[in-house]
Amino acid sequence: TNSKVLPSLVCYVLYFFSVYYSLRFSSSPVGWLRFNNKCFMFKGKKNDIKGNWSYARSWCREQGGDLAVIDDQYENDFVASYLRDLELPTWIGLSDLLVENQYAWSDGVSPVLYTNWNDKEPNNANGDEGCVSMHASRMFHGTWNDTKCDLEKPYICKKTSGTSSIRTEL
Ligand SMILES: [Ca+2]
Ligand SMILES: [Ca+2]
Repeated sequence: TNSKVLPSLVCYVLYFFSVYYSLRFSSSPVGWLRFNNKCFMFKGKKNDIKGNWSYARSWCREQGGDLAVIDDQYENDFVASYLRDLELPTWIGLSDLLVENQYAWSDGVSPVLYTNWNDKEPNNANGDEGCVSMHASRMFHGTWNDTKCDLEKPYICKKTSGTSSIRTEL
C-alpha cells in the first residue's frame, strides 16, 4: 500500500543524494571547487571584499591553503573559466618579491612548472611590479601579468586535495 511504499521511497531518495554528495564533494571542503588534486576558492565577486596580494595570501593561509598554484594548461583553463564571474584581474600565488625576475609560488614549495604570460609580460613596469594576476577580460582571458602588489583585486586560493589539513575540516 501507499503508506508502506512512500517511506521506503523517501529513504531511497535520501540515500541516493547522500551517496551522490559524498562522492561529488567529499574531497573538497564547502566553498572549494575541486580540479584534479587541488581545491580552489574564488574570492572577490561583485560585492565581495578585494585585497592586495599580501592580504589575499594571508586570507588563503587562514583557510589552511595558500594563493593559487597553477601547474598546467588544464588547471589554467579551469581557473580562467571562473574568472568571468569575478570580472577583474585576479591574484594568483606567483611573485618575484624575493628576487627580481625569479618567479616563485607563495606556498614556498611548489616548483614553477607552467606559466601563461600575456604578450610582453612580465614587464616589471616602472620597476615596480612583483605580483601576478590573471586576466579576466574577454580579450586577454586567462593570461598572466605582473602588476603592482598593493592593488586591490579578487583572488584565488588553493588547497591540495586529500591532505590532512582538508580531512580535518570535513
Ligand atoms: Ca618584478
Ligand atoms: Ca606587467
